[in-house]
Amino acid sequence: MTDERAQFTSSLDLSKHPMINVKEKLKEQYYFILEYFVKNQFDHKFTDARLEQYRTMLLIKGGPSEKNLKTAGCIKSMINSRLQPWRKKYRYWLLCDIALILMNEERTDRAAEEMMSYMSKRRQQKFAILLRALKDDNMDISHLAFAETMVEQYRKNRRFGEQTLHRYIVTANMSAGKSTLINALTGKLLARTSQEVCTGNVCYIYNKVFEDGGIHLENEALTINADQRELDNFSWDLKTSIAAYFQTISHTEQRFCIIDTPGVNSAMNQNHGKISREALSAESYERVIYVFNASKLGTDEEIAHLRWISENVPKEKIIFVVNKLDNFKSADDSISDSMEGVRNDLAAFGFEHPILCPISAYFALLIKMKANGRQMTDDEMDEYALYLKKFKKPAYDLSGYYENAQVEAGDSEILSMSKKCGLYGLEKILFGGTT
Ligand SMILES: Nc1nc2c(ncn2[C@@H]2O[C@H](COP(=O)(O)OP(=O)(O)O)[C@@H](O)[C@H]2O)c(=O)[nH]1
Ligand SMILES: [Mg+2]
Repeated sequence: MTDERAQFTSSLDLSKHPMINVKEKLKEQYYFILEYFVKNQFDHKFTDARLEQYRTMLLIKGGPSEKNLKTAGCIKSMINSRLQPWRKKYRYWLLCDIALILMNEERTDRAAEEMMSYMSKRRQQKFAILLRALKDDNMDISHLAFAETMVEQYRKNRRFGEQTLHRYIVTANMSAGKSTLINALTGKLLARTSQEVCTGNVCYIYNKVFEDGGIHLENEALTINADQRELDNFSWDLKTSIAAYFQTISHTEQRFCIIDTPGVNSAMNQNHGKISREALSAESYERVIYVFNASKLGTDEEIAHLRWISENVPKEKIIFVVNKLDNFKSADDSISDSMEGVRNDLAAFGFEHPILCPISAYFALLIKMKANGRQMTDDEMDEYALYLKKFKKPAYDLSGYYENAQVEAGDSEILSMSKKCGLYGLEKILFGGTT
């Protein structure tokens, strides 16, 4: 994993940071030294964004004051104070913060080395224990209890960064529900569901290891705290990266990148199809998630895209998601009929044993919103109630199309509904997971 990516997909919770409770002047010194060591190793826009987060946490206004810029003296008093031995903790916290910002072992090592050059031999030895503990999960750090939660945060990120990145690319005709599906899978409103009117481009959506409330968005600029307005309005002309904790039913600890592509048959913009196909040709990925709209199967546009896919993507890489299965009035035959129909269409293109995943992405999204305690509008709550009633009927139960998605006695409403609407089964296929 490149350094930028490791930083970009890292989680960081500063809400209980020990320096929140110290005097203003100390906060300023602490921040200044943190900035100094971090920037010495990797002066990059993500580093800047993280540092801004520390400035906010420490309530630091403006830049460091002139006095603080007398670097050496300030560093010594913060990390090697002889007169105030209780300040010892600061150097440990600083190293944790440096490691958490850089998310890179070599750079952290170099920063630690530079810090140690200000310390006596004896202090260096003790300090080096923390450095090793960051890299070694088995090392006991009970004697460094004051830094334990920070070390744990770093370790989680480090272990996460060591995992393989699973890349999935999502493709569909317009309005098949691609954005809704991505939002349902991630449990966040990351993919825009409004019309994509501009040029269109690909969007890389990465997961993070734990929830820290931050959504990282890199488009024209980089922010680690994107709000809904920013997520709804970034320019599609540019390639975009997003990183957020995925709220999954399956509790996955693996790394994923979901690549969103423009709908291939955009009436607004012919270019969308070209961009999508270029992405399908150029990107590396394990799987293609091909989203069908079950209530609009077999259109010319669908057949055309399917043909292109069958000729240009290895067949075993494709997962077919059949969406909007909630749309049928008398469900019994319709659902199995349309699944059969899709199977036949696919067979005509040489897909003999396709992976077929029926789903209601919209209900799945509502389930996730409810599960995550997200604010829902009145309409959304009404729709949730309606879908709940619908999916309690055996005719709509999609769990049977999946392995290991049977509803069990004792399943909560959220769990049983996520099984019946197809979300649970699809998550298992994509994310694996422990639940
Ligand atoms: N009934 C129903 N509508 C859905 C479902 N998924 C998406 N939609 C609706 O279909 C429309 C297009 O969805 P969107 O996710 O923007 O499609 P995209 O163009 O493929 O990204 C929106 O109005 C969604 O609310 C679903 O599972 N069931
Ligand atoms: Mg969309």
